[in-house]
Amino acid sequence: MSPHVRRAAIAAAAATLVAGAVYGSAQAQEDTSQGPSVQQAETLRDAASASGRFVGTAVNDGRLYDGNYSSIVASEFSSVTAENVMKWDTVQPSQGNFNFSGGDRLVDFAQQNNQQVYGHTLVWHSQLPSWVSNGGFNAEQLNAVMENHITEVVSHYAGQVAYWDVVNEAFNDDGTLRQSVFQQTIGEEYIANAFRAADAADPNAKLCINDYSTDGINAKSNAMYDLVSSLLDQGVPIDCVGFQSHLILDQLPSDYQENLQRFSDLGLEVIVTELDIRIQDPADSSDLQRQAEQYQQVVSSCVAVSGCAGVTVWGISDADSWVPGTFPGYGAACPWDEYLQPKPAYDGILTGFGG
Ligand code: G2I
Repeated sequence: MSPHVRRAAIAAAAATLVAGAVYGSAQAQEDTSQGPSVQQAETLRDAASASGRFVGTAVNDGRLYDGNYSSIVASEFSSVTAENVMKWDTVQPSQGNFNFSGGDRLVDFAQQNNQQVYGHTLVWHSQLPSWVSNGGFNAEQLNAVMENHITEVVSHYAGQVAYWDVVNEAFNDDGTLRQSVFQQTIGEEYIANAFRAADAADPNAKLCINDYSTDGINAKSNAMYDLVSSLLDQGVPIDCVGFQSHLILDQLPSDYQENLQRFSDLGLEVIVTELDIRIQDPADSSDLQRQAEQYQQVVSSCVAVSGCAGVTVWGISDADSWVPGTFPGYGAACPWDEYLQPKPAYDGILTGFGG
């Protein structure tokens, strides 16, 4: 068995164990309930665990103090991703100064709630401090800066973060490599170097490449497919591909599942990492119903693909979503509304996991 396939097999077995542990504890709680049997509502994490998958959400650090918000994150999800606080500009805002306070807070929260942590993200052109992007480093220097960042962050969280988005958004939509400072200065080998550095810092973390608009079969996902195939051929320690899946209502690619499947067939895990489905304002009840169906289709596509380890939604509530700020005129993208009430999309996700 080649090293990459072995890593993927270990990863899949571990995901099943975690899922089983979470499911087991939920069952145990239900079994101890006394008195007349009141049917406890099934949660997303129960349903996901029963299907051998994780269900995650991006967590906004500033909202963890809101008890309504944090109790939904704790009870409904088996995985958490830091929406911002594990990014380079937060973690190493100036050279050599590391700030892990927000990330540590999320790791503590996850440990208290028996959740997996999905690390986001190590090497990305955005939320990158100017000391890196405009630092005037040559190739050797920037590679050392990049590898040092990865080593410090991954070793800080070694054993506590299950997955890392090692490289995020490396491609342009036409499938060419994005001219980030890393690509421009180091060249394409920054990608392999980043994975090797992360693997050295935590050999047990599963290492992913993550991107958006790779959700169907298109020029960008074809380029991703070629890149990960070549990384595997070179023996680069890559375990997984993340599909962000920032979708628009009624534009779910018809080949979504087929696309996940072809990456899974390479022996890699596939993960839906940042799912949301935005709607043009004002969203009416028919829009919300179709949104629920499309959430369900994404989740059931993951469940239908053996290598799909889980689905993470990019935030629980429409009150906190990045969507309206980035796409004026669009919103209502999340499974809970701005008052933290579940929307039809919530039931779509539950049904997608077989709940
Ligand atoms: O843009 C949506 C996502 C696309 N894929 C990678 C993700 O990491 C990205 O997440 C978003 C966060 O949801 C936003 O919250 O990344 C944005 C930045 O690229 C985040 O927005 C930033 C704002 O732009 C900043 O003004 C703000 O200071 O969040 C920062 C922290 O609140």
